[in-house]
Amino acid sequence: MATKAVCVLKGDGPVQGTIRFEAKGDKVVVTGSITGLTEGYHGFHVHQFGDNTQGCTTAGPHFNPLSKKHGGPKDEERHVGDLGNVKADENGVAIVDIVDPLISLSGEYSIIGRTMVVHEKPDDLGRGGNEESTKTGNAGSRLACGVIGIAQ
Ligand SMILES: [Cu+2]
Ligand SMILES: [Zn+2]
Repeated sequence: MATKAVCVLKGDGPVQGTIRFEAKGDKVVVTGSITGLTEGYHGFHVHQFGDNTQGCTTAGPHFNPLSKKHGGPKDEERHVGDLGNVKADENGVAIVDIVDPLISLSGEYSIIGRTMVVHEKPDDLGRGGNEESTKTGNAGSRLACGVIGIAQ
């Protein structure tokens, strides 16, 4: 059973990063950094498939094994893959430091073999007042992504 996972984010543009996952008790600690972003918030989710055959689009929708609506990481109503936003500073660097109670590195909600995606726009966490908000958080295009794999 994996207790550590890793993901290298890549895209067509300048955005790249490395994200690490570590199981701690019943939570997963997500750390790392992403560079090449515009300043501000960017949606950050685990998408359903580890399929990057046509770039980040083939990763499918947000990982949602409980068939819920899109939300923020602290919401009861959220996709398992909803990790909210990362925030890039004026140099375009986002430091990721998240502790999440829902994603897992094993079992039913395992994110191993799925895709981590960082988006163009902020995730409105399901509060955007339109239908798209309850599906994607209106986070826009997929800037960079990578398949989450078992780490050393
Ligand atoms: Cu996403
Ligand atoms: Zn979602």
